[in-house]
Amino acid sequence: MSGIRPPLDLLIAAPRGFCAGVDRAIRIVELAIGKYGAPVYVRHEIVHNKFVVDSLKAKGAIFVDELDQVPDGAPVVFSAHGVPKAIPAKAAERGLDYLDATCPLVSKVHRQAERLVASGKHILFIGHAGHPEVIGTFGQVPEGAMTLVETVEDAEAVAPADPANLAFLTQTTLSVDDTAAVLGVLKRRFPAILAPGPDDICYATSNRQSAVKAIAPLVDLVLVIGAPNSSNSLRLVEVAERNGTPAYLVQRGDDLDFAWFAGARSVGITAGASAPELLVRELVDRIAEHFEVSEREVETVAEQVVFKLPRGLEAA
Ligand code: 2E6
Ligand code: F3S
Repeated sequence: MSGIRPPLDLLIAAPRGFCAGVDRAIRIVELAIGKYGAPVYVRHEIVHNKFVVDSLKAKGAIFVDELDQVPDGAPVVFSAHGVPKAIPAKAAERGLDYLDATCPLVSKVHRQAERLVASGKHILFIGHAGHPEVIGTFGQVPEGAMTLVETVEDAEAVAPADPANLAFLTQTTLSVDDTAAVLGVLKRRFPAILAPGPDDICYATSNRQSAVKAIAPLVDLVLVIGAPNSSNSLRLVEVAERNGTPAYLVQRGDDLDFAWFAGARSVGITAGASAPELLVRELVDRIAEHFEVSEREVETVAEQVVFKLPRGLEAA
């Protein structure tokens, strides 16, 4: 762009972008391609990001919606969001080599669900209907053992058969504030409800939300890099908006609408847990074509979480 570019301060949230579970899941697909050779099948988007999916396709991954689409004898990876128990069972029945890229923090919720149901509890599960993580977690227990609670209204209305014998679990990528409100209602209505922990919102989700809370009041506009089907990314947009700042979800620099920037002197940028840092750089470069940008990173906490790879892949 020619002419004088107006100044614009960019506040970049930290932590942002890839979490340890996403890093691990992508690595599992890459190592599987190294071990088995292409193609390696992946059931569902490995993480909810088109750029990541396209990069892995270019390396030899084939993404499918259902296990039935995986040919006999082909290796298959299950996505970071987790799968119902029936899926690995079916893969084993077909003799497929499968690798489970479920985030260990999602697997932890799976094990808690199993344990709670085995001890006779009915679970109230706080999460978003239809999300693959919710489908996967419901698929750890027999039908009817768990009831979905999405909102405060649901929490007020839910009518379990045995209110004295309840426990709760949550999806990992929920809004910290909304979940606290839903839990407030459940604990008021069912004082004996068992809590295996405070909630199951993961460290990456809550850290990214705290970082957005810190920058939103300091800027005129917040941009969140993430996909429309990425729960944790959508929550970041909500957090910014609730802190009084207009916010937009963008997948790439091409999605920017410079009408959003009218009158803005400062813009906050963050990225969901499935969005690569490369897309942050791309976004900044695109903005810099229109503005004289000065960048500042605002770090609210340093993350050092790393998850081990599944056995058999570490040294591949
Ligand atoms: C698995 C579990 C949690 O939609 P959601 O935020 O759950 O998923 P992604 O792929 O956008 O983020 C990573 C992730 C994977 N989060
Ligand atoms: Fe796992 Fe949380 Fe990332 S559940 S995949 S660490 S967003």
